[in-house]
Amino acid sequence: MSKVFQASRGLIRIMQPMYQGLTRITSTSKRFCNMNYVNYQDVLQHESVPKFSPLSLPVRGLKHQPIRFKKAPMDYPPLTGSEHWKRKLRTYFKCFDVNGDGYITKEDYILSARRCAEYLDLDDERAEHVLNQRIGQWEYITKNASKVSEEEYVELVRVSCNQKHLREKFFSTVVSMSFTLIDINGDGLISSEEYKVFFYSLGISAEASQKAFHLIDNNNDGFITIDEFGHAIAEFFFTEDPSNIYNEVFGSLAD
Ligand SMILES: [Ca+2]
Ligand SMILES: [Ca+2]
Ligand SMILES: [Ca+2]
Repeated sequence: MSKVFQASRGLIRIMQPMYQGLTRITSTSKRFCNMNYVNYQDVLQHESVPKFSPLSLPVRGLKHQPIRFKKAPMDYPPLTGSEHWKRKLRTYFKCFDVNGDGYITKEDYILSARRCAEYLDLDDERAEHVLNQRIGQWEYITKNASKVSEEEYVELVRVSCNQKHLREKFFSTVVSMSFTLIDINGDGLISSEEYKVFFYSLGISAEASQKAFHLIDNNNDGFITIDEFGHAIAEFFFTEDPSNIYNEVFGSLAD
């Protein structure tokens, strides 16, 4: 097995927990949270990939980083599912409904892959590689489910976010793996350009990307660390305060 292929297998696993709930419409939330979705030993591999410019090829060594949360997920009060919180979740859903048809489907993954390749100006071989990653990711996540609606998604996340397992383990794993996906060059930090690529692949503006980046870059040193990222995402998912500063880490709030 080539190193690149090995790395891609790990990369495919990065985002899948973020979408675990998206397509398991018929699953119970308990099943959602208890799913054995991570094989860390696969992810912990360090691959020695060829030297490319930092943003030329979004495939590199994958490293799990533990998160030191400012406030542990377990310490947030249970979510009530307020209108403000639902608005945040609708915003999050719209990020990943890339074609805007009201459902998250395989097409959204294909489109995001194309956009990623476009932004990074990948050649055909690399673009196909990214596309295969996203399709593989979709197939692995969905287990042949077809789509999930916004309403289904919001409710599933609300129920899941109040479960002990998610707060104790699942959430930090999701955050860490998502961080690794965005950190394209694998240096353990997310640059503003890397965050822009992430947003661009989802069809979100560079302006929104920069705004979100500066929100998350808490110490304003120009890079997002795993701890800064973890805190921002925890605040986004586990708080219901309309004035929370992390409300727009996935772009401007949806209507
Ligand atoms: Ca869609
Ligand atoms: Ca980086
Ligand atoms: Ca920082």
